[in-house]
Amino acid sequence: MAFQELWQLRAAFAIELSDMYGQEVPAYNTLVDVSTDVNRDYMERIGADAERLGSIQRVTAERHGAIRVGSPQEMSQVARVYAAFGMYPVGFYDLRDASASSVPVVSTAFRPIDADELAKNPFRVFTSMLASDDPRFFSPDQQRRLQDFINARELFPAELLVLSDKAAEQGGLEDPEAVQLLELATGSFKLSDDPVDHAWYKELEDVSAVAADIGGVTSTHINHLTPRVLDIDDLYERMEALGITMIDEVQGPPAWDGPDVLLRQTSFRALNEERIFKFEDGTIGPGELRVRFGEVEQRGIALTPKGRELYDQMLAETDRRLKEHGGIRTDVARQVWAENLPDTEHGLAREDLAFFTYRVADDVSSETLTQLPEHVTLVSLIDDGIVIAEPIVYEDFLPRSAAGIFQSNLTSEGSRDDALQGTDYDIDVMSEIVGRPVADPHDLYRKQQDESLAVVSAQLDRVIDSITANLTA
Ligand code: OOG
Ligand code: NI
Repeated sequence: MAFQELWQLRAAFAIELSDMYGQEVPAYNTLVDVSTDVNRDYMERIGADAERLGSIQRVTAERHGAIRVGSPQEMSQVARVYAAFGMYPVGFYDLRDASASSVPVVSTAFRPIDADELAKNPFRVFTSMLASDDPRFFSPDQQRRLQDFINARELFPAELLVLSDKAAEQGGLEDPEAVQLLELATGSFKLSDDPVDHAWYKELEDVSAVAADIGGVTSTHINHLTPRVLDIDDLYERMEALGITMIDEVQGPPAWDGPDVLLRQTSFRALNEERIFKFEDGTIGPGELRVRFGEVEQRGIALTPKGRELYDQMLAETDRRLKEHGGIRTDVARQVWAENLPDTEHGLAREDLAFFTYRVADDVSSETLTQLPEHVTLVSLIDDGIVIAEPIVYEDFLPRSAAGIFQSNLTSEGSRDDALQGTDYDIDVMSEIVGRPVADPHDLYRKQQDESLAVVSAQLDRVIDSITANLTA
């Protein structure tokens, strides 16, 4: 009997979900095929540098999923399932405020946290919870009926939760149980053929299509699975050439001459899917829903809080110029970026705008090392080529892009009453709901960077003043 470690379970989980989703949504298979071609061609064009942000094996196998649950209880249960795969909550995203239209959810992403776990398999799932208690979206009567409906359903069978807890506790599972865990976990994200109550679904849809997708049906399902590409602009063109209409824009940073940072994403509208409905007159029969879509992403370097602030300012500046002078968003954004963001990794590192791991260069002579002053600054070490910076990849999400992805796939705006006070959610409330602390992504990247610097400092036998110390000095 083989023992499967958490990362092995995670890798198998990603594959099983991918197989299931490919059967449910064939356009996903096309997207994966095109992504694979894009990556292969990019490797051929760029050579070894193409793998700077991840090996071609990792990138080609990499996926993120999105699922949506209806209540704090469902959120805490799905968290137990993810823990069986070594996936933990990172980051808090409030999409209620990030969206112009009606998206009544708050979210976190479950993913591996340690660099070596990410390297083994980086599968992550953006997980949203319906804020059914937010009066801006739901009347008191609707809140009550919505909560009753959600409380009456069971997304995750007790057996799955027991196995999940066992896997998390033991750091894995023996084979027959491992197979069972995978089957139950994958099955709980399968699109259900339970009849959808038409009147109830439509009532929720008037408020928000997202609310209907979550609270209008008796189970949850993968909303999308997203492959990673090395050149999202190339992918965009190829998909359009295949006759698949993409959303208007790539979300996130523009294509530009500098390093890839954060996350660029784009998506295409899902095709109609047949679902079984229970209609108002009591008949049961087929109908169509259009909620699931295809998404693809390109990942770049993680920005520090300072870099992130600059990113947000550049977004605002782009919006401002567009409003004032008009133009094409990507062109305006590219201009704003060229004016504000250093266009080399070196520039990003020395201004503390992005996260890196650091190591002593292979070719530094022992003479150079002995001549180093007792206190050295990281900036001077980088500038002198004594220390090499390797980028840390952004493993998380962007609220504005996520909101854009949600919205671009909605058919109507829905409704919300902004005169009312929304319910308060933040990372602490989410931690309580999930049942374990939701990590701040910046803390994780900072820790990884600091650990690498501690090793460098020990190797050089020198105190290294941080970049920020140097900048403010
Ligand atoms: C999640 C949308 C956000 C992303 O990649 O930003 C997302 C959803 O549609 O449930 O997946
Ligand atoms: Ni996504």
